[in-house]
Amino acid sequence: MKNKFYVTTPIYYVNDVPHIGHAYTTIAADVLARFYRIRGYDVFFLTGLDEHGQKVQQAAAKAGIDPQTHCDRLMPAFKNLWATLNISLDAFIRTTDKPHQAIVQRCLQSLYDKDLIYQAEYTGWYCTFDERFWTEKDVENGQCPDCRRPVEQVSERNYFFRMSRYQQPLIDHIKSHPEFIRPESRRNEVLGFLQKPLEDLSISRPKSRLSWGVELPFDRDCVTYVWFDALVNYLSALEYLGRTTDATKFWPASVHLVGKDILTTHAVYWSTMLMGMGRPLPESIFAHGWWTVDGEKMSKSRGNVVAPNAMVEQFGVDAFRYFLLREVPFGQDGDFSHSAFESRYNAELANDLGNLVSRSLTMLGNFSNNLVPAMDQKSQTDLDRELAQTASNLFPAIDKHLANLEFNRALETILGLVQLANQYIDKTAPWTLAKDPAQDARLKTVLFHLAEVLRFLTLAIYPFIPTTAEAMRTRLGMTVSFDQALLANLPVWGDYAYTGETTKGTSLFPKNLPKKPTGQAAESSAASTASPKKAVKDKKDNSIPSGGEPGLPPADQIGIEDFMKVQLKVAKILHAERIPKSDKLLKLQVDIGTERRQIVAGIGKKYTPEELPGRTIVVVANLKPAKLMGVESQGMVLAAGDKDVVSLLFLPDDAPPGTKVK
Ligand code: ME8
Repeated sequence: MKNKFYVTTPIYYVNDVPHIGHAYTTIAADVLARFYRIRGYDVFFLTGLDEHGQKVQQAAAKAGIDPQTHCDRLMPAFKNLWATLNISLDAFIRTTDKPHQAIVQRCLQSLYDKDLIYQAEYTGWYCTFDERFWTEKDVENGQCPDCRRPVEQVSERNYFFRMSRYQQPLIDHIKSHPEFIRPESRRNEVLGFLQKPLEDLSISRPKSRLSWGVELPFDRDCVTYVWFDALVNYLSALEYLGRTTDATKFWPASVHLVGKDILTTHAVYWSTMLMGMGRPLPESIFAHGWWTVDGEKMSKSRGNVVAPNAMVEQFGVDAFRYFLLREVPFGQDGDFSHSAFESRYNAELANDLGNLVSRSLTMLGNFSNNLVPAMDQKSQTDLDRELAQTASNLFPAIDKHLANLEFNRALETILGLVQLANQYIDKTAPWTLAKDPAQDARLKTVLFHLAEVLRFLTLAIYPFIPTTAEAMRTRLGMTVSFDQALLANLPVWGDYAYTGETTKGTSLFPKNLPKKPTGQAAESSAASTASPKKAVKDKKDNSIPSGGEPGLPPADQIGIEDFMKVQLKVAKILHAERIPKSDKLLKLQVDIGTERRQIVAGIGKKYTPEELPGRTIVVVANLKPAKLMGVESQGMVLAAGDKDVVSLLFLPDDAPPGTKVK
């Protein structure tokens, strides 16, 4: 058996805060990392940020700050999200880390020394607005295919990596390693791409055009192409962020997880770069599909970007993790909708799993004093044997599905056992057995089987929904820890000695939750953190009728999901001026953390433009832009008052711009 597993996610651009797509890849990687750890592998799980290049430089310029400050400001949004989502990463790399940059330069130099990088004049169609070149076939009617502005022919000095040299070796490698590019449809796409001649890759940008990058060690006037910098992270992290001094230990990577959008850069650029460097290729590159939202492409301008934090707030972290991996086969595109989320939540987490745990633990409490009884062999029936057999088949099936990155099939198999166990309860009816003292041995056997099936499920769900697994482990009174390689040997039905007491606990997945309001109260116990926040309960305790506040007609009420659509953010006012011919309107320039916005606000009778710069306020960040007296407003400020403004909502001046307000 292999004993090491190295999994990576793409390193994400810090041009904006993370969204559901970033969460998706990272959660998938986390499931693999957790699974292989408890299977006894030595695991290294790497994620991080891609901080150089045009996109980041532009985002920083838009926010009016230098790129490094911009990266430093956005970085916590990613790190905090990974903590919220229980991502068990081993290392977090940033491409602005000095050691990473030095390693990129070393790679460049070694390729240059081997004459695998050469200098040449590059002529192409350049779009000044997008600051990028297009090839002849991209350009339509002399226009940039992206922004439709005219392009011009520009020549510049450039360095090229001799990628073409590796075309045939790469084709041969893909053909002789069926696991190298997965799923198969994507492998065929790459092979199709490689049927056309592979050109050499331009790996430099003149600083006059792009300064935010790693300088070429052999030409100080150029920085390297962002992908040449970014891809090297998979190797450089092992050198300076690894747990061992042996940087070769985890290479080649077991699997690079990537979205389908960046398969070519990994399968072709990265593979040929590695060939040039004389390093082995990763064992596998898996390209997953893309999420749309309610059938539409997710984008900021459409205002439909799914914020992972809001989903966790509403449904709990485990429900979010579960949904993403259960809903869609990993290689395929999927659609995200609240209704699909609610259906899965209610049917599979609340009704199936939550219910099984709750019923079983209640019966262990009521009929066995919270102790798992020993089984009575003589009272065993075929129902018991079927349950034990299905549970024993579970782990070999999960092994196989996860080796193929079929997360949804692994979860389907787990759910199959949950459903069988619920049927087992219905058929064995322990509550009837409990009424008849002559059935005591049979009751004990049934209760034992329920404890065992919960134990197997606890181990099986751990990589996917670890907080729920931890809650189940505690409630079953199991004394093991998930830090141990609990599945190094597959569990055997009946071989665990229960010593602790069982506890029922609160509902793991409260039913019909999406229809109820949630709030911000945080839960503290490990056993309940998997559940959504419990403000629902708190409200009830304050005896507000379930229909809402007395006197508030239901039609005027909104659900939390409506409220969550409004993105409120901390903003700092940078500049304010009056709009000519208006005594009421002020034009504000504000910093909302990720960018600078212009907001027109009707606060001119209350405030002078001079007193506002430097003040920290709250804005609605996802309001459709509108024009007021011909001036575009890209948001709205929050203020008390109706017709007349009483006060802007001021916050302490050290509240960081971009912080969410809720
Ligand atoms: O491409 N559905 O970074 P990036 C699913 N920095 N996944 C999605 C998604 C969606 N709608 N949108 C994004 C980059 N993703 C480079 C990578 S690696 C050396 C450099 C996920 O911030 C998916 O994993 O644009 C995709 O590949 C990644 O985010 C791109 O993130």
